[in-house]
Amino acid sequence: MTDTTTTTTSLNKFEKFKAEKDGLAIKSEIEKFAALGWEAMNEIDREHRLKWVGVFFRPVTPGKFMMRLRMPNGILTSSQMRVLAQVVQRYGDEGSADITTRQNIQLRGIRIEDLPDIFNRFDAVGLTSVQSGMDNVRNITGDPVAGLDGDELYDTRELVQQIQDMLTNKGEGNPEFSNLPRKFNIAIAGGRDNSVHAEINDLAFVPAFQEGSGEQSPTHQKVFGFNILVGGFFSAKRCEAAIPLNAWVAPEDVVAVCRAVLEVFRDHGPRANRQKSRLMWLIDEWGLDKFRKEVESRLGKSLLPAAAKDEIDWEKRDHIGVYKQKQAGLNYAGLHIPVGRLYGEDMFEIARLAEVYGTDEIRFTVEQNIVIPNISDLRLATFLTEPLLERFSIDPGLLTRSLVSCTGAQFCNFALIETKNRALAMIKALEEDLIFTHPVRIHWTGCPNSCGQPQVADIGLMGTKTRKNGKTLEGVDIYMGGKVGKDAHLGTCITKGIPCEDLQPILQDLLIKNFGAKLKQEVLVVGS
Ligand code: SRM
Ligand code: SF4
Repeated sequence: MTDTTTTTTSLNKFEKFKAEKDGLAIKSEIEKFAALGWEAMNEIDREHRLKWVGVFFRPVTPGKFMMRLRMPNGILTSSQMRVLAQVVQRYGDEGSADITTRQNIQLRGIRIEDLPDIFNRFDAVGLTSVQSGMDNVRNITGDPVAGLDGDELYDTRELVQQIQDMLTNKGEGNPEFSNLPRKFNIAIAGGRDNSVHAEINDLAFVPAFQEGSGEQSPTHQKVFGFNILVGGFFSAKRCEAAIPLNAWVAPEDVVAVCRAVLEVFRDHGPRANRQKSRLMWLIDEWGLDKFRKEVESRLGKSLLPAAAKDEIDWEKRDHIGVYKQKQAGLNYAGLHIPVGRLYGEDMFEIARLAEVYGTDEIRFTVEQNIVIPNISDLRLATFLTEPLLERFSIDPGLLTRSLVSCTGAQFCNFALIETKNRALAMIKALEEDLIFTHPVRIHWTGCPNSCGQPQVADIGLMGTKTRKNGKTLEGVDIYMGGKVGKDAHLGTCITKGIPCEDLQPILQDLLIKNFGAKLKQEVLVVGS
């Protein structure tokens, strides 16, 4: 299965411990670990292999683990949300959850002794956290309004679920794909606005019509399918937008293409240096033609060349607010969750709203917000009076609305700065002083790993350490020019090492000069 041509001497320490014992083996040892306690556990099991079941040791809060779930297409039921709420609630103030930039959720405060009970609860409601960390495929993103949007081209829900089932063996864990050279991201866009940031995934599918001919379309009608993008990724050393594979695939072949690409990556991806192990490095080494041929050989058939153009021709929507669904008389409501942070009571309340007003369904977006679908016209007015909407607004300020932040120093040991609380305080201060005419997307990320995707933002802030007056301070590198939706492209770093304590006036200036913001004071003077 794994590349036998890689010599043991060239293996990095991660490859060595994976070769000694597959991460998934941990699954059968959970009871043992729970009885043993975290301090007595083997260090590699505790700090690395547990990630194969989505359990992350947090050096910042030793003994209190993080759990990363899988949420295919970002969708969960209210019963699942209740179980997640019960899990974090048992940890009191230490329990919380974060909606992630991959349409997913992470739980905080988890104790190792509770894992058997937590996994039983997950099983009972069909939740899984398997293969959500380390060298596995991350949560697969799909259109957050799939099946609701009157303008959608393809309802991505089933495909995303099928891919997840294939690579996790329906949530049980699948050793075929549990030892990739590195993490791997997959996204499927179903609408015209690329709600999933297809361009920053290792493998992405974007809607595209193929001119019909031959078997695909004997009547010469245009056939729906996806153009395939490959190799997008961010890392501390290198960031790349995905490039076209020059291949088009019909929906029914998407799962097989995912399998073929993953097999090629698994068996040939570079494993010597973890900074050079993502899919794009293999594509660099081989060239796109050889890579494509190898994928076709695994697939057992040729791929059609890409359709001449894809259908991503809208600006990206954020889904905050209330919108009509394609089903008559129904609406979806996008609630803004500040930096994605939730507590137990919030989660119970969201579950209740989905049950009372919707159809027990909740969705996450890659902007770390939630969508409650299927609210009838008749119930909408009452829904809008719910107290929770005062905190989780459907109409937040124009900066608040688009704020995204990674975990940062509160829980992440890679972090060079505190992010979430700082991001919220900064936005509040800027909104107090400025007036905006349109949203500006500000993304914070605590270190160059770029989990908060600063390169896709209008203004991206990447944590760093900087010097001022002989002191080392928390600072940021500033990125600008990220474009999402149609013609998506990555932003670049425009300035480095700004101390966080000096950031507010600099951001204010950028917002005024580049995004049409105006000082409230000036507007008042002119108006008076
Ligand atoms: Fe990430 C590692 C959090 C999305 C690139 N990421 C980590 C770890 C696991 C590091 C650690 O062990 O502490 C962080 C856990 C902190 C914590 O306690 O929460 C972490 N990443 C996150 C999340 C939670 C950020 C968020 O606040 O939303 C996101 C979880 C997504 C999920 O549900 O699976 C998250 N990470 C991303 C993204 C964005 C995306 O996927 O669109 C990226 C950039 C895209 C990419 O991967 O190409 C990203 N995370 C990384 C990297 C750099 C990868 C590389 O190739 O070098 C690391 C470090 C690593 O893997 O070695 C990393
Ligand atoms: Fe942690 Fe860095 Fe990722 Fe933020 S960007 S969650 S600080 S690894």
